[in-house]
Amino acid sequence: MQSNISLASQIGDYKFDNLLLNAAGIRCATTEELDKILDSDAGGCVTKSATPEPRKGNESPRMKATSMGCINSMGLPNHGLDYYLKFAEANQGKNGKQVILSIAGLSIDQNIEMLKKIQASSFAGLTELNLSCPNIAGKSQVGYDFEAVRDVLTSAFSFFKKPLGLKLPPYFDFNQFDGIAEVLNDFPVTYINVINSIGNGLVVDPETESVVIKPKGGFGGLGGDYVKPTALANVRALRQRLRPEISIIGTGGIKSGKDVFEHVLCGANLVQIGTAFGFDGTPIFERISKELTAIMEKKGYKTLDEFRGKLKTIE
Ligand code: RRO
Repeated sequence: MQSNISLASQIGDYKFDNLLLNAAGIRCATTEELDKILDSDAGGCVTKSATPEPRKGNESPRMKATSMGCINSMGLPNHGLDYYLKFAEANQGKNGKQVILSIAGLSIDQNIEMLKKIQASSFAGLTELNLSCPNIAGKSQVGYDFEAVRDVLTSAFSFFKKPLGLKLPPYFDFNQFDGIAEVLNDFPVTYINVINSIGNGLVVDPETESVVIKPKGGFGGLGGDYVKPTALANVRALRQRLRPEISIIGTGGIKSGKDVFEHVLCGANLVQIGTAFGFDGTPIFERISKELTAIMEKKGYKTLDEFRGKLKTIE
């Protein structure tokens, strides 16, 4: 049946035929994996966060699936910026799909170095600056230090003229929602992406009486069912505080069309799927598109705009 329901969305000037994307880090580290995403029903792809040089990442085991999601401490294994930038230059806009180039330097200097390279390149798509990797021993998440966020954005926007998004950690207190929004509203940020994994959780195996991943004594980032309410809260709270020109990508706990519907109700323009994409692979984009379309059909919505951000509160 030909549906007249549209899952199209937009971020800045960038149009997506489908609001579903992969989340950075999951099945997106090689050009083969990225090609597969671009060949699927997803609206585009996001590359594994890149560092200036290739990295092997942390020691294994570094990721463990659980009944509620997963814990990871990958430690930024990636092929280096040049590899992903080349892919992004070659594929951005192909077949109407967007490539989002994710970068995660280990210092402000590394982030600035990478942004300079992207500025000088022919890549004309969206860049996502990851300020929230929880898994590098000895490095805290920049997104929790609002003055450091201000410093990196001040340096970045002094020369970076292409559209820039930010991947942020989950915030848990209204002071944090207010504090980060105050900083972001001072800069021409194109979008934010909330949330990265909930950092430094601990999964325990009572059988073996052990942690389940090796790096950092077993502490790692949580994804999946554990994080959905926190993700929805971050999308909602930041939508209520950011300038309307700053779009929001909702990431966290999405494994069904219902989950996407909830993220859009909270204000998400696009959504990204991490843990569940890791479990299911690219068929998840078609399944979730069908599930969301069925929900919209039942409710009489033809476009995402009709319900985006319209979450009701109880009087
Ligand atoms: O590679 C990782 O350990 C990792 C990164 Br860069 C990130 O942003 N979020 C995460 O859960 N893992």
